[in-house]
Amino acid sequence: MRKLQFKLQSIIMHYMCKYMLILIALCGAGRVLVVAAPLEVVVSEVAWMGTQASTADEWIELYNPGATAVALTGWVLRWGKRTVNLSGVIEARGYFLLERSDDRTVADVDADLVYTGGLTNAGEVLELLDAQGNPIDVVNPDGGPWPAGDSHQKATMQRIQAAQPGTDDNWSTSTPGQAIAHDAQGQPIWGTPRQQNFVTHSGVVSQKLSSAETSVPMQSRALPAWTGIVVGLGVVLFLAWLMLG
Ligand SMILES: [Ca+2]
Ligand SMILES: [Ca+2]
Repeated sequence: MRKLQFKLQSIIMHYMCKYMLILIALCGAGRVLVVAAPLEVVVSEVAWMGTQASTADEWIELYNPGATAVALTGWVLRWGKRTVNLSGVIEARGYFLLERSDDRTVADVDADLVYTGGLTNAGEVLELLDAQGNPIDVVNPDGGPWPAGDSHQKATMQRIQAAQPGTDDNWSTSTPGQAIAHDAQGQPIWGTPRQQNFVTHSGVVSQKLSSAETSVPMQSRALPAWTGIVVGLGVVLFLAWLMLG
């Protein structure tokens, strides 16, 4: 009887230690893995220059970096005197494509919304507001020329990091290469409508990462040159996103 009692105690102790260790490991992970909350929805790409088929064939892409879908009913996108009323749902980590005038602007990708109204090539301040009128995102907040994009090549302006504000340094010009979509005349679109942006990030090189932030580009298919990155104590580099590449 005593032997059996001792055996039972040993088994209980074994499992208590096992699960306590797991608990400690989880607590430890919780302490160091601090990820900055992303913006709710962002403007991720702007084809203010139109397409090769027509300079009037502009399109705008939104991106939801969060883990839950967002209903856009009542939200607006506005610039100058123009207001576009949004509707529909943008899925978690999903894209939402707005095509100007008709769905043929990006011929081989379905629009989530067709809108009217042009963006000037000189630059706009593009604001995204939720149904309560709260500002959610602003592109080119200080005004002036568009921070990126090429009207000659018809290469779009792509956001570099979804988690960072839409200021000038967070935009890059698409590089013409292999097209993933085509315009109304079947010519290539130099951009990624309704898809992840092709952006490289020289901006994260030589940054020091602290435990309270993440500077890993969340929308990139391309890795930056990692040489020169200094990682602070307690930082966990979360590399699962590499699999998306
Ligand atoms: Ca389309
Ligand atoms: Ca895109």
